Amino acid sequence: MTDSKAPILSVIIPAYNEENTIEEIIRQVDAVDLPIEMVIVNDCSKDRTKEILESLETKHPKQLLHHDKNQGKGAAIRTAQKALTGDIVIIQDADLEYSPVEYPKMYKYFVERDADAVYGSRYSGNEVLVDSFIHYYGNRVLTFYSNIMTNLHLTDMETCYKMIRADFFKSIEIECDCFGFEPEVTAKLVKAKSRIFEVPIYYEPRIYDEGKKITWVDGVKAFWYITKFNLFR
Ligand SMILES: Nc1nc2c(ncn2[C@@H]2O[C@H](COP(=O)(O)OP(=O)(O)O)[C@@H](O)[C@H]2O)c(=O)[nH]1
Ligand SMILES: [Mg+2]
Repeated sequence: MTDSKAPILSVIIPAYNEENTIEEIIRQVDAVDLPIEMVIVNDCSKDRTKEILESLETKHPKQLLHHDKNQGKGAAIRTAQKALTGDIVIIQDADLEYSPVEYPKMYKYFVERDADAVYGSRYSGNEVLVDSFIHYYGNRVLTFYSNIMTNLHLTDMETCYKMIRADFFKSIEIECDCFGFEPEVTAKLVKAKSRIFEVPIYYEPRIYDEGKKITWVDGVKAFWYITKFNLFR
């Protein structure tokens, strides 16, 4: 980044029925020592997510946005895309699978290495809580297929931790309302000839009993999204 001021990181938090974890994740984002703006999108949660969000005080500035109808993670990211004002963007799920302590390590690449995007990889040899067989290999296969299509060598295409220059991020049309956002943005970064770095991150997978919403159907749909955004755009 050419600007001499420390770039502002817009942290997009899509949240749907996350009453058990929303307060703790916001507390963790708030504790990060970087210039941060939080853009939280409550996607018509049916539980106490909205009330909790409205009652929270934070040190970093925050924008709190609400959907009247549940629309999906991609749609929530699109709402935040229009509202954010920072220089760099990261998506932060509202559960506790990804840890905001990783932000400074990723942010550094924008300041020192002129990155366009930095992917936090769950699968590049770092210490993690052991994942289920199906979730791990599902992710590996999707990454492998995406890599064939993009001719990149990522180890984790589906990671939620994608830190991206805001000017590029704001310029793309996010077409997917659902979890197809990950292959979509990856294909669009590659088509724009972006400088993409990858760094290892800590990851603690949650199970369905803990509120995980993505299913094998989303995994199957991802094959179509990888094909569509690489071949038909
Ligand atoms: N806005 C919005 N977010 C959602 C929806 N479904 C899931 N999410 C959020 O997307 C994130 C990821 O969901 P999760 O089930 O943990 O999937 P994974 O982490 O990608 O495997 C969480 O923060 C959820 O709250 C939805 O319909 N709308
Ligand atoms: Mg999650």
